[in-house]
Amino acid sequence: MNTLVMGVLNVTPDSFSDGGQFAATEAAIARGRALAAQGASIVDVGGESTRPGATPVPVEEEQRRVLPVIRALTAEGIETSIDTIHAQTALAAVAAGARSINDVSGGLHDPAMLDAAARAAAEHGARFIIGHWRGIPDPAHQRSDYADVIAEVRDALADRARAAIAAGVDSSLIVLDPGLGFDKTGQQCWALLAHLDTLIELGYPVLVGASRKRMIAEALVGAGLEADLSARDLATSVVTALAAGSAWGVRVHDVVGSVQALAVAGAWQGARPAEDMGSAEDMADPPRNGISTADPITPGGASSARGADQVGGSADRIVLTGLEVFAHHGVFDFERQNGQRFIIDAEVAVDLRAAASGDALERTVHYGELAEAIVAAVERDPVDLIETVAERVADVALRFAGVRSAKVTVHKPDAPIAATFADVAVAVVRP
Ligand code: PMM
Repeated sequence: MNTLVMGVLNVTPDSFSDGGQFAATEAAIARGRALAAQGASIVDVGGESTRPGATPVPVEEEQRRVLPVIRALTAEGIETSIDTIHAQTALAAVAAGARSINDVSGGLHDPAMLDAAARAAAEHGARFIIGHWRGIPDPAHQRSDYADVIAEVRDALADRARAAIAAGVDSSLIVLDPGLGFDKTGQQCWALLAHLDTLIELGYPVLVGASRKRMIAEALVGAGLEADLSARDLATSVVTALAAGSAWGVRVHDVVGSVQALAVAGAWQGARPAEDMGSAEDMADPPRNGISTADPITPGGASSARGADQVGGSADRIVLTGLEVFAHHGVFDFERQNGQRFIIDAEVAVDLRAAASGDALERTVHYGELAEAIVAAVERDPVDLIETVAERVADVALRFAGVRSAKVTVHKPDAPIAATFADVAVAVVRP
């Protein structure tokens, strides 16, 4: 898994200049833009501090701070999440373009949050990030009385995920977060990080938010070191490197440091022996654009060694890849309403010798017509599954004169999957 970086954007009066609301909004948008440019995949916008001892903010004020920022960043194609414990703000933020609701209370603070998350998931495909929480954070850590912090946080998160699903949130849109620093001592936070696999085993992506927290300062001071901001940021990047490949994401203030940490961790992990790594290479390879009559289907594969990948026993074929069609297939309401990209690769087995010897278009399949027919087949009436779409496209291809068989791959690169992924696709070979 490629761990993503979520950049923290706190739009609170103390986080930006005192030049008034407009100046603060503009400064926040500029900061969000900078975080994205530095490599944040998501900018996490919050209008109310959830740190221990922070003053609560009315939802109207919270929304006044965050909504213009989310709208502006979304308009620039920057993915945002809303960091809130209030259902009303979550819904307004998702309507403004936020792709995730990041609720550090996991729906416990606001009784309306789970229904809001279900609505946001169904209507917009929004993720629901569930933080572990025991109430408004207590600066004195009086609620950090765990007998077994790892088991208790794991069980509490599993409960919240079940509650979210019961309320209607699709499980593929749930992300879990151990809530580092929320009613947990530094030692308990480090124990949770050391046992991150226990949370990952629940089967949901896991987000880690250690950035600049007291646990970081305690680790530095405990080693007799300074714990100023730059030291905390460097230490946070080390946490990122250690979480790389297992956490779905890290929520950090210093995006540059974490991006660098992930690059180094990636180089380290990428140099491991091949048998340590997954083998989903074929499906994960992003679709390529273009058309050819050569041999481009299997990444790195030689046509003579194709085996089961061979289409209809013929060596000759026409290959059309990366055909992009906008359509409304999918099981979710928002997929049916909003539509998304489908990328089609089609490989048809045709004897090309007669066409080549006579340089005759009529002796082969006109690839422009094939492309047109495929686009029409994918665009028409929406269905739930890309399996159905692939079958439909194969059927269309087989109707072209001279086509003996067809291999069709339908990619859905923007599918609603909470984890970071390159592509999801199905392939059928017919007849
Ligand atoms: N921590 C804070 C705020 N939002 N969201 C998630 N998902 N996880 C966290 O650990 C988390 C969060 C508080 O930290 P900040 O004041 O530095 O933003």
